[in-house]
Amino acid sequence: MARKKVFSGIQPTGNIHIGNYLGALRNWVALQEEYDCIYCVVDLHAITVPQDPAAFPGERHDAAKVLLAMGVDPGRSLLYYQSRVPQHAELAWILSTIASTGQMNRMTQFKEKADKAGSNLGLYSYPVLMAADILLFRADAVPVGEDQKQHLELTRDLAERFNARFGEEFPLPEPIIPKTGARIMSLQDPTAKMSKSDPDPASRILILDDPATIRRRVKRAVTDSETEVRFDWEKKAGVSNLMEMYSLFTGASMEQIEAEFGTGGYGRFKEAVAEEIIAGLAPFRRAYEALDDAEVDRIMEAGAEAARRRAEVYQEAVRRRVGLSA
Ligand code: AQP
Repeated sequence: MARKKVFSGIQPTGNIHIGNYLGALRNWVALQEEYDCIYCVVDLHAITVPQDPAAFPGERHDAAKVLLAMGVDPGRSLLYYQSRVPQHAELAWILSTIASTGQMNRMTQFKEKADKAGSNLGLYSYPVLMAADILLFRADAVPVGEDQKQHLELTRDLAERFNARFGEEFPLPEPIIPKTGARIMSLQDPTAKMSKSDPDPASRILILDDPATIRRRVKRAVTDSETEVRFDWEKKAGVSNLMEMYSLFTGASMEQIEAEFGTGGYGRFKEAVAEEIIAGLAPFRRAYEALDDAEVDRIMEAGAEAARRRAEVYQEAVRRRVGLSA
């Protein structure tokens, strides 16, 4: 029986941080064991906010290199730049003709981003492009962080609407959202999610940060005026966020962390958190440094060619359903 398909994407803007890793990329790598995985560096999404055209190719290349260093395996999975596979944009256009503006107005991420970056039509219709990304290869499952839940619901809704109007074409994809780590918070404001676009670099830890930077960031992480290491998102969001990271890097439960660090003060706990993050990220840094840039380019081009071939077969079926191809 054919393996089930997984699709997911990441934006190549700014650097990939541990929120991206713990919320989604950890699953990307693990799912390769079981699924037919299709992973995409979503450069068309990234240009919905202004980018420097001279720096952008480098950022895109770097994102691909980090994914490869983390263990996305081009021998088993498809990995490519979204813009090199034009079927993504074509399907997005077709889906946009069945998406209602009322539905689009309810997307919360657009409002947040538009407040920060100014609005444009691409940013507004971004969730439709994301739906097209997922539906293009008929994905069964999508590993994402909590913030993408609403976009997944829209994707399922558009798939159902298309199927009802034109005939059964798209399976309804299921989100794969981890129980812990689905929403890693900013180190400077534990009420906001850790984000690439946060203007304060102290708010996040990047996958490629060196040990001294990681120690500094964790040491400066906002906690509270108490001293007890206790898991309580309501009252102790900063500490709970660090506990979640520690738990994900070590496998320790919250009870075990409380037993070990509960009364020892934040200083000792933060040192331990920093050391576990450093140890957890070290293999990725080493693999990143060992990768050859020309080889990364070759992998991404080969991935795009294979993705175009596969996408074209699926996309032709959509054209026929809609009446764009006889
Ligand atoms: N803080 C987070 N905790 C857990 N998961 C997260 N993700 C993002 N932030 C967190 C997940 O990472 C995957 C890739 O994200 P993306 O780059 O495609 O999208 P994003 O949500 O726009 O990421 P950022 O870092 O927050 O960037 P900006 O600042 O541009 O909005 C997704 O699966 C996402 O859920």
